Amino acid sequence: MADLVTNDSRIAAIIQKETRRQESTLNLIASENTVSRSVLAAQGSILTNKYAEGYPSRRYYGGCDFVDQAEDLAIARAKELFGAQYVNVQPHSGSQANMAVYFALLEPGDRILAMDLTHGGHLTHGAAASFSGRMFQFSHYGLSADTQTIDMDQVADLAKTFQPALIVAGASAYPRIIDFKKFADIAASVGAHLMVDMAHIAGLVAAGVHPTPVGHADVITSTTHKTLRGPRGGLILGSDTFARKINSQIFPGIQGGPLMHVIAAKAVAFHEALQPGFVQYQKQVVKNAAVLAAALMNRGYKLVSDGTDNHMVLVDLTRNGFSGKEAEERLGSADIIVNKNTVPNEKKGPFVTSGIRIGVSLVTSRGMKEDAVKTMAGYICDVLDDTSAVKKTGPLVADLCRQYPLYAGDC
Ligand code: DSN
Repeated sequence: MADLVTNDSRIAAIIQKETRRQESTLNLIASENTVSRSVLAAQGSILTNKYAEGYPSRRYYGGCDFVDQAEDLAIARAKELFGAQYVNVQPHSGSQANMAVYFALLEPGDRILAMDLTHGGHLTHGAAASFSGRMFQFSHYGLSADTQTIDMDQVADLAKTFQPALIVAGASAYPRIIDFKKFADIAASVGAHLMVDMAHIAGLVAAGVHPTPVGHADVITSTTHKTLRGPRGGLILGSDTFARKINSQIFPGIQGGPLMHVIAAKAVAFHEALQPGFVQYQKQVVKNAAVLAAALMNRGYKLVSDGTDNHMVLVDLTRNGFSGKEAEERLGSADIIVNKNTVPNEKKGPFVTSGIRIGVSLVTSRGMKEDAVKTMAGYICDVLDDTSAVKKTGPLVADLCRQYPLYAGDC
């Protein structure tokens, strides 16, 4: 940071303030995590200088020997981590991974069956404002009214009537195990391809604490920065069948030069995820989420599906008399960071919502275990129950943050 402080003190100050913010708040955004110093080092490296359009050993630029080695290593490690035959580590984001797969497997106007955004799906699963909703015809499945788990009967019925060319399984706000085999069977029964977007659960899948889509899906997309705890970026996995088509849709289809510093950081993160400690970490994530769910329900809060199997819970505040936006703001004033989120049968708009999503990946990276999570859940409920509790809770949150520093050991 020394050069930055000298040369651009304004940006240096912003980074320092953001560092302090991250250290002194409980970050419960389910799609965020905190990377190791090694990942930071790779991402902040001189590899950012290099253009490397193309793929290892087939580049449009000279001087790619070493970035080729980095990309080969990232690919090999991701293959080992997920047991996949084919890997592309170049997508700049999960959205671009999804776009490349749609473009590789489909023609504009083709039909896709995916999860409804308000039931937990993602923008790229057919939202009108996304390229996906503009370029393809979508039909959406959702959660069943009684269990609030994915309504597989509805998936099967819609597959039959809508005859999609592609079915997408995967979600941004879904707290339960996804049955990839059932999705694959339904896709096969109507001659559709199956794409799994495992962005949220990739770390759980890598550690074997969520069933893998490998072997069930034709193609799997992901981000690398959520439960997987790598740098911000995308990833595509699958069998060799669609490798050439997908590679050419990533480059030159929708992207130019790959971000070689990010690819090196992905390689570091995959290496970390291959260590035994990563499995322990993901097991702890699942335990912590279960403890959080139980604690919130004990205090009378309604969770979508009444619990969780993964790293997050979704609190339905419909009956509590305040919105997701208000809950996010209240908790934020006590330095507890969550995001407002739509819930099934949402009546409010996306900037207001009736729910909040709470994830424990990051606080688990900080070393929090069940007892600390119970304490934290108590603070969350205190603030949600009564706005005036913010004054008392803020300093307690600060203490908890000091007990579990962001970089106590390396993640
Ligand atoms: N926006 C991300 C999330 O928060 O889940 C998904 O891309």
